[in-house]
Amino acid sequence: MTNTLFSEFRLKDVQLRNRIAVPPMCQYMATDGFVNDWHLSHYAGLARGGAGLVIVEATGVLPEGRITPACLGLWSDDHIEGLAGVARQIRNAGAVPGIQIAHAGRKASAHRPWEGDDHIDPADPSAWTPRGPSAVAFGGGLPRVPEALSIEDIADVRTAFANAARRAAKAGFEWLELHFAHGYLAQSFFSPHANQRTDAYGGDEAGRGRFLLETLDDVREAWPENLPLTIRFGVAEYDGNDDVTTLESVRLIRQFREHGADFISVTLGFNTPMAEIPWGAGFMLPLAERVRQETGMPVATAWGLGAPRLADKGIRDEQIDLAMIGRAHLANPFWPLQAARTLGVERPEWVLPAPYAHWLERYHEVPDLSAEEVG
Ligand code: FNR
Ligand code: 536
Repeated sequence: MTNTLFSEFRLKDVQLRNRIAVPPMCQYMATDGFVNDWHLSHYAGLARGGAGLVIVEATGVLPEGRITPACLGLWSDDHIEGLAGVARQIRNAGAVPGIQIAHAGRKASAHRPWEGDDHIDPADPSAWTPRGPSAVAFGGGLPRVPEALSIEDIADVRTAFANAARRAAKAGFEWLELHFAHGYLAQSFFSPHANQRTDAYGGDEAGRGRFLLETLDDVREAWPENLPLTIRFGVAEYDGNDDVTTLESVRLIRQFREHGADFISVTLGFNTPMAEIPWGAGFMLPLAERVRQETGMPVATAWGLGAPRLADKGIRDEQIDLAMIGRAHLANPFWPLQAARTLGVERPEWVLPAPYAHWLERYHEVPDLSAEEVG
């Protein structure tokens, strides 16, 4: 039977009502890592829009692992209560609550995107020292040279990931995503652009993959066996060397599977500002399909899937198992309703909760504001 955007999806003990997922999207609205009213209403709104899975933004496993001072955190038990509220809001609206746990590595200690997106001046009291695999800067707007992590530091970061996973489960999340992407710490360990270590955590493919596999092992022990443990991983850099990078990535993903990962969210490496990325609607679908075929793992991808027919086609053609719909959800949290109407789903209003669906289904004379001329 052909699956569609509105087919259910099961992974371990978790059942999604459809194959629409909201990928993690930083809000940069926290203080000291804590959830506040912004996060509660933002995530409740997204879940009420009808997606099957809502993944909470990159949440720092350590204070220095935040991208900006305004990122969420899970480095202390004190953070559990606020995030439990977010998970509850998502679940009460019928979506599965997920969370991405992260360490920003050499990209840490930055300004919020709308305040520059660049490293905070080290002299500023809000700045901290970014840490990475080697003392090599990302470059561009992120020029700070990170402190290279020692072997002991690496063990501490792995423990921080495991502790954050344990806290995420306590907070009621049912889907865990490890942020092994976008040039942050884990992804940068795998990349020769960032990792020039000569010890066991660098060098060849096995050395550069070691931190990621060991972190996965530690998290696997901390996270409930019956719930999905997933990885967001950048499989291509668009730096001219992707013949090698994608092969290495596929081999590492096979190892992720052997080490207990359940699902891969396919994305980009973002390990160098020198990349030439072929932005375009659904441009990562072929790579996601390749990962799915060559590793046998269920996959998602994001990047420009906001046209419902494109997202639906990716699923029908078995390129992806879930469609991650990011910015289109910021523009319209009710994107799944729009998609259901476009795709001719029966009684499309019922992708929304009953207090909305009932009225939208009954009263078709609701004015379509988008049809009005402005001015
Ligand atoms: C992102 N993205 C992102 N990715 C991630 O893995 N963790 C994160 O916390 C964030 N944060 C974030 C914030 C904002 C405001 C945007 C727009 C993006 C990337 C995001 O998950 C997604 O991959 C991209 O937005 C591409 O998908 P769309 O927007 O084309 O559907
Ligand atoms: C995606 N981004 C990913 C983030 C935070 C901000 C934006 C993350 O993974 N935490 C992105 C990167 C570069 C260009 C466009 C979008």
